[in-house]
Order: sequence, then C-alpha cells, then structure tokens
Amino acid sequence: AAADDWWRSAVVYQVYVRSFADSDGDGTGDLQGIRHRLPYLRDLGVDALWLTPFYTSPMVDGGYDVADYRDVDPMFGTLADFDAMITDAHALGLRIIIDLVPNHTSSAHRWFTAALAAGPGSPERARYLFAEGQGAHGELPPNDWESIFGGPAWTRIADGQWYLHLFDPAQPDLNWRHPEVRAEFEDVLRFWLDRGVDGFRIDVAHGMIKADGLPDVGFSTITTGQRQVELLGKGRLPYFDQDEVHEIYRAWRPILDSYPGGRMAVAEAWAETPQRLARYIGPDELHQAFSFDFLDATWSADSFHKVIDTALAEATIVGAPTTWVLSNHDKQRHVTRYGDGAEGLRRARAASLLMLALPGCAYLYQGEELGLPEVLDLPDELRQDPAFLRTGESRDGCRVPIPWSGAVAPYGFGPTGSELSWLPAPTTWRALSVAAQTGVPGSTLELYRAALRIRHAHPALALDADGITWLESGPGVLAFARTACDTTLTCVVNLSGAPVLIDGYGQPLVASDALTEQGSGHLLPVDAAAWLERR
Ligand code: TEU
Repeated sequence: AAADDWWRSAVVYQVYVRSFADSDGDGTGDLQGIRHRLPYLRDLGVDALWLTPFYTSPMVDGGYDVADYRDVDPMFGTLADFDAMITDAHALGLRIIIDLVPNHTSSAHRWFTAALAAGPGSPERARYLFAEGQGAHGELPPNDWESIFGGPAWTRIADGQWYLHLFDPAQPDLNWRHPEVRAEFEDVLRFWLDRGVDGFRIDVAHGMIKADGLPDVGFSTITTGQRQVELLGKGRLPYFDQDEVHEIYRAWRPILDSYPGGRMAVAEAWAETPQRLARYIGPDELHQAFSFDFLDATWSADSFHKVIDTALAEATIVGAPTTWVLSNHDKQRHVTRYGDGAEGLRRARAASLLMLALPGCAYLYQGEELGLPEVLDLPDELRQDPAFLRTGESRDGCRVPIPWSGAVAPYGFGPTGSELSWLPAPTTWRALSVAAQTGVPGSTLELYRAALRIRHAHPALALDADGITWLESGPGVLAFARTACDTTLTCVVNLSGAPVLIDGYGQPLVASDALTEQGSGHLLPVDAAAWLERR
C-alpha cells in the first residue's frame, strides 16, 4: 500500500523531548507537553515526529543512557502519557518515530549493576564487553580505543577488569554477539510497535559489533566531537561498520514488517563510503540512513552542489530516496553555522527552501522553523553535555528550550507563570517565539508553513524520485528544476554576494526574502532562495 511508503518523502520533525514543551513547570520538557503542542506541529505541516529518548535514565547523556527500555522516565511522564500522546498524534495524522539506543545501556541498567556484582567470568559480564587490562598488573586498558567523548574507551573497576564504552563511562557497550542481548532488543522493538510507534531512529547503528579480538586502531581518533567525517577518511575502525552488524538488522526487518501500516527504521550510521552506507538500507534491512552531508556543507554554491549530487548518488546506490538534515541535537544550529546574526538567518532560511525542494525525506530539528541560533554563551556550570568536560565542545547550545510565547524567559516553555527551564533562553528569543512569529508575514515560521504547504500540495515536490535537473545558472547561483504533470517547479538559491536577476522560471510561489519585479523577471536578493512555477 502507498501509505506504507509514507517515509519516502516525509517531513520528519525532531523533538528533543527535554527542551520542547514543559507541561508541569519543572523546567524540563515532557510527553504531555508534546501532546498539547501536537496541533502546532500539524499546522506547521510535518508528517511525523522523531522523539529523542524519554526512557528511564540517569540523564548523563541527555537520555542516550537508558536504564529501562520499556518505561518512561518520571521527568518525562508515564507510559500512559505516551499512549495518550500517540493516540492524539495519530488522530491528527502525525506519525511517531522513537529513538532506540542499542549500542550501550546506562550503567544504571539492571544488567550492568548485575554484571558489576557478579564478577569476572560470570554470565552477567558476558552481556557487556569486559576485558583484562594490559601491563604487568593489567593496569593499562585492553587496547588503544578512545571514547567519542574524549579519553580512553575503557574504564577499570574495583576487581581489576575493564569495560568498554565508546561514549561516556556511564554508557557501557553491549556485547551484540550475545543471544540474550539480541533477544532483548527484538522484544523491546515489539514492545513499542505494540504501542503503535511508526518507526525507530537507530542510535549509533554502525557501532554495535566490534571486530574479533578487539584490535588496536593504531592512530588517534580524537575528533573533538564534530569531525567524525575526517576520522572515517582514515579507514575502517574496528568498532564501526563491521559486516556482522547487518545480521542484526536482517533480524529486525521481519519484525517491523510483521506490523501493519508501514513501520520503518532510520539508521544513524557513519560509514566510509556511500557504498558502505547503502548496505544498511534495503528490503531486508533498514529503510533509511541519515545523510549528514548538509551538516558539513559550507555556504557556497559549489559546496551545496557537491553534497546534493553526492546524496542523490547515494540514493541511487541505495535504491531508496535520501534524507536531508540541516540541524540536529548534536550539531551547531545552521543559523549560526552560516554566519553571524542577520546573515546567518538569511542563509538558513534560504537553505530550508533548498532542502525542502529536494527529493526524499527531510528531517527538521525543533526550533529551526523559528530561525533559532545556537546559544553560544551558556555559562559553563550550566552545561550538561558529558563531552564538554573532556573535549571542551558542548552540544548544549542547540538544546535550549523552545520559546513559545510571552515576554518573560523561558517564553512559554512551561505553564503560565513558570520561570524554570533546565537551560536559560536568551532574551533575544522573546522576538523569536512561536506566538511572536505566528501570522507575521515574512517570519521564519510562516516561511516554513508556506513551504511545507506547497511541498504537500505540489505534484513536482510530492515525488520521491532521485532526479533533479540542474539548470544553467551564473556563478554563485544554484538552480534546479523538478517536473510533474506538465508543471515545473524551480528552486533558485543566490549564494553569489550580489542580487541576481531570475527570468524564465515562471511565477514565484514562495521566497525566503522579498523579490522585486524587474522586466519580465525578478531580482533575487543576496542569500535568498525562491521556488517558482511554470506550467
Ligand atoms: O550520536 C552518535 C554520534 O555519532 C556522535 O558521535 C555525534 O557525532 C557526536 O555527538 C557529535 O558531537 C548519538 C546521539 O545522537 C548522541 O546524542 C549521543 O550522545 C550518542 O549517540 C551516544 O548515544
């Protein structure tokens, strides 16, 4: 059924649960908060939500340290709240994707506390990756692996053994060669599928299998967070993208397919080449893998041209439409990546029109529809990212609570009168709130609404086909066309530093900045994008 393929050209909105909407005034977003804001998301025009982890967790890594995969953390609500939220979402035509974190548990998970208590060689330890150290007294880690958050990937416990954690010491890696681990997660999938979820975002989908014998890497893998791509360029790592990881997904796919309505999974996977990434996708494995190319693109026509072609070529190899991501909870927001203040915002608005005109599935990160910038000046003592202490790079600045309304921080994040928020919102966000932008012509929110409305209605944009037609265009200008039902929609982006005359593309449908008529065409301002239609 066509509906089973909903994800192919969907617009998915990432909800960072802790920072979206706080229903009870404790300063932390929660499931009831999301539930109350579902009409906002329906009106925005997205098709699905991806919720970051809301499971029972000590919150060492914002919930990516899960202590119980089958329950909701009290700070986020209850399972009953989850059920109510998903029922309401479905009633509004919104799908729900949840985050699955299978590479590691929290150190507070019952399996890990049992492993610590049981001692070396016990069946409890076999579910994780415990090993003896090197050196005369085992005082050196078992190998040279470094944590993605900085420091060694091994921590030694009182009885002398070491355990592996690719991320924080509070996130011990599971042993995915253990049948109980596999059975457990297949059961967790069914638990949430039974509750009606439409899909899963698989965290660190490339990391679950480690090479036999845990061989040394041989070079430093410290990338200070953001530059994973550089690392991949150095070759296959013994803990990433091992062939055996695909067995896991081949076991998961029949489970997803046994449920009606098109249940899907998207991999957060990093691989050396598009060919390697393609192996995660297909009728026997997962439905999508994030393409992170946009996250590394700089503001230039060449850079965007290249990442778009690469991602579309990947889609061809994969045989499934690609995904597009401008921002997420791990990266600096694109308003700030593209420049300072007004310039960054202009470019971000143009980039959103660029992304939403491309074939495939678009992932939006909460707040990008408001044009929120990264918050760069959070006081160190408020920062919570575990990577911050060891790498000095913190992902907190893109996780500041969403401003909804009002004149007093945190701008309607909580119920009326509540002034709590786990991270403070800057005073400049008063003017960026949902209420401040709603109905305001030219606001970023209204730009997203207009673009999403057109994307849903326009035959040329409804397609998920890989192809776009690049058009002749001047230096610093990107222009491509998509055609369906005798109608051509052209997306033009001006990255040239001077206004550009666009002519022959037809009537403007939406633009990120005001167009002025000139002769038979229009003048497209600096750092602006427009969609035009010709019949
Ligand atoms: O991120 C996995 C990942 O690849 C990270 O290294 C990411 O590139 C890094 O955070 C950039 O600084 C996922 C989640 O998205 C992230 O929030 C979690 O911290 C991580 O897994 C561990 O679960």
